[in-house]
Amino acid sequence: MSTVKFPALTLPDIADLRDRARAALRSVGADPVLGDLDAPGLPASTPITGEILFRVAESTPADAEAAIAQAAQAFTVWRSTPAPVRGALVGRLGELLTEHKSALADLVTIEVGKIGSEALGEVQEMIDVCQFAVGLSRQLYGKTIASERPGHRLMETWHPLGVVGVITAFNFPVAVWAWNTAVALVCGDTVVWKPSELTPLTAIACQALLARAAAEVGAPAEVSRLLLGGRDLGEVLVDDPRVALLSATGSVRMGREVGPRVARRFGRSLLELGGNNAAVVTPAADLDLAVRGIVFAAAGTAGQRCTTLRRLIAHRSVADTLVERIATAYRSLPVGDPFSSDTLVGPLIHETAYRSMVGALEQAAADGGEVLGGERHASPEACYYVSPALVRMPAQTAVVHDETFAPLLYVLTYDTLDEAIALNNAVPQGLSSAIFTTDVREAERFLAADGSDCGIANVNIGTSGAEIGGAFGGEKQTGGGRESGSDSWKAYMRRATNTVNYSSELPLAQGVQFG
Ligand code: UN1
Repeated sequence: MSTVKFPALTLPDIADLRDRARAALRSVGADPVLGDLDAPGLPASTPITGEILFRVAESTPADAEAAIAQAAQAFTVWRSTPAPVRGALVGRLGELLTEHKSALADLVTIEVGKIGSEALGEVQEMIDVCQFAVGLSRQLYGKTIASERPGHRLMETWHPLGVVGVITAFNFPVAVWAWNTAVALVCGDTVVWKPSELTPLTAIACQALLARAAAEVGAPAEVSRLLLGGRDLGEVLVDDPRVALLSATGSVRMGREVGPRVARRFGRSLLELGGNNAAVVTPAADLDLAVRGIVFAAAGTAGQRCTTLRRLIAHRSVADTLVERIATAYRSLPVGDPFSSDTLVGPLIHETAYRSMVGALEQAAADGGEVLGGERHASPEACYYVSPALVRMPAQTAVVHDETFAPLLYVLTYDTLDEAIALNNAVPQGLSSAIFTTDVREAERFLAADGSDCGIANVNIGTSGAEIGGAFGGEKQTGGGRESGSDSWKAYMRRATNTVNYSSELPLAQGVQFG
């Protein structure tokens, strides 16, 4: 991988980005004291130019303790607030997010480097989950179960759980917070949020809108607390017994630490960790559709979604055509300033992301991989714009088993569908997967019990871009958690089984006689 001479990128000036960020923050009513660059504090940076925008006040572990205490106190009020009334808070939040959609999207672009359309899509995902949660606030149903005893009623009721700690990653800085927060709030929980230290500004903006919604509907401000900073704050959330559920999105390495630590204190955790998502393309695929789906899933968001397509498993008869067509599409993908309306691929988040892409490409080449693309564009030293890479691999070697958070698509070939499914399932992660085929037998086989082992399995669409209505998450090293739609809300509540005897007898279950 080398720096090649692409036309020099035209990037915005840092002063303009600062103005834009300041305007967005002001418009959502978040006027944090933005410290100058030499002042102490957490740096808020932009991958667009690789420079620091501002410094913001950093929370301390003592702040984290205080935030948990406040959220625990607010929980005592919030849990007894009727769920549809709790829904009104989330409904208002959804309205405010809609009103400030473009300002929030600007902040997402500035902090993460997402192109405009994807940044707006991420904000839309927040709005969607708020609407979902409002409906949910009238649907926290329990079951009534037939009792084996006369004059008895058996039922399940769902109750609020407590304080939910939410740790989010840089790549979906606001949507994943909203998945957790909108659902947790209608479930009667209170939330303490620790966003990635790379994305403090989007977090400040969301927290300001939620605080405003709370003030307007008369909910306690402490239903949501925000902590800005690094790992030490996350550790307080992990270890504090008042945090009933810890929902963490990030790397497998992080989950490996968080899961057992939360379990040691018998807390609950909801983990959404790495993915290593594959698409199978069969001889019966509509190749036009497959190429479009693959290019968005692999190169969109500069390969920085947990659902990004990382492995293409192509039938031997279509592999050459597919590689050629994807390579052609890749060559014409505009890489550059994510604020420019022509751009489809923005920057990588930082140097470490770039280095891991370089390392993976070198290893893949050493394993016999044939690398196309993956060049760094000439740009200022501190920012990392790369063209998406396509690597034809002779086999699924160890490097393909790792999640490299960059636009890097490995291509593997197969002869039988069993072989393709085995390749799909052969990695340690289990988030998303897809098959492109017009053959219903192949499609159904992929979705069956002996098909894809992932939490998400799609037909004729890529691996990324899930709607919020479904449950989101995956198996194996992806962590097993489910967030956002469907019945994911159950993770945010505790269940009680109630047996009510309305007779004057006391029959024992299982026919037991006692005296
Ligand atoms: C993530 O990358 O952590 O399905 C979340 C998608 C988005 C969410 C991705 N709706 O690609």
